[in-house]
Amino acid sequence: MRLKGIILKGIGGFYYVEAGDRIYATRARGLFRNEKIKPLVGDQVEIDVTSDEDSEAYIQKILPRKSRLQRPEVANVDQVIVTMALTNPSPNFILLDKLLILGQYHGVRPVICLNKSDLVPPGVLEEVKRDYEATGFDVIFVSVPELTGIEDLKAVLRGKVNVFAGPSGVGKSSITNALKPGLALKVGEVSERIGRGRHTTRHTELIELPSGGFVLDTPGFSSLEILQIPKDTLKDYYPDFSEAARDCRYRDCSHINEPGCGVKEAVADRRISQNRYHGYQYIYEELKKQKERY
Ligand SMILES: Nc1nc2c(ncn2[C@@H]2O[C@H](COP(=O)(O)OP(=O)(O)OP(=O)(O)O)[C@@H](O)[C@H]2O)c(=O)[nH]1
Ligand SMILES: [Zn+2]
Repeated sequence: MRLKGIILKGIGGFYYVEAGDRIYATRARGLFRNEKIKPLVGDQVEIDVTSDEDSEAYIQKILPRKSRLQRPEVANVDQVIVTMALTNPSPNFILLDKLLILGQYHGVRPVICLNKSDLVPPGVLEEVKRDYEATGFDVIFVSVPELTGIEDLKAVLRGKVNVFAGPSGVGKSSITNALKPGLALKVGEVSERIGRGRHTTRHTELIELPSGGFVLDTPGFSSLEILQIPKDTLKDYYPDFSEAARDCRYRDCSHINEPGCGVKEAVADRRISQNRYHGYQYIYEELKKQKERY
């Protein structure tokens, strides 16, 4: 019997494939080794299962990949849940913006998740929301103890393969646990864990959510991953700039020094968020210096 499924994890030469509400421990057909193709977590596969319960199932075919991330190595991620805490630790909006860029660069749709909303006054939420809603990406405010935003998050994750990204201590494990009660991923004190990198030795596993969709149990897009894009393409990752950019005098305007820049005008009269534009200038300068260094 041939079934279609998804690889949830790979351990010791076995690939655990979920197909039709069951999980099969499968092996990769020898052919893949000859072709130097390695099945990845997230791969959509076809497996052959015999009626004999004890016999091994084999992966016969890996379907074409939509996307592929390196660290952790995973295929077909649809969405990256870019997560920051609104406080404790303080949000790093430059990092948030870089993660939005990285997601788009890898063809993975970003969702913005702002956690620990129970710890800040409502005004803070409003300001962040104003800065990011023009991107068109979903912005979800979450509080794990108060269960705020968890239902909204479930709706966004449904039917998709998702990976969390964001610095240590922002609540990625806590949120994942809230999405799947009983999961019990380890949650720690913020101060305990700086610089420990406890994710490095883990096996990566896709967790199926009761509300639908999958979440990787390991964060993606390490905060240390260097953004390596040509500075002149940076503007392509700012959907909130694109409308005003139509008014730029020069078609290839970088919105930095050019005269007649529609984006700078829009920033001046607050149609574009000043915070977003300042972040853009900062990242642009960084990319420029980076290039000079190499
Ligand atoms: N007040 C409050 N605390 C939270 C919330 N979410 C998580 N925390 C706390 O923040 C701390 C860090 O949470 P984790 O879930 O371990 O954070 P993480 O992002 O998974 O961290 P790493 O595993 O190091 O990447 C824990 O003490 C949590 O109890 C929240 O919404 N509100
Ligand atoms: Zn411009």
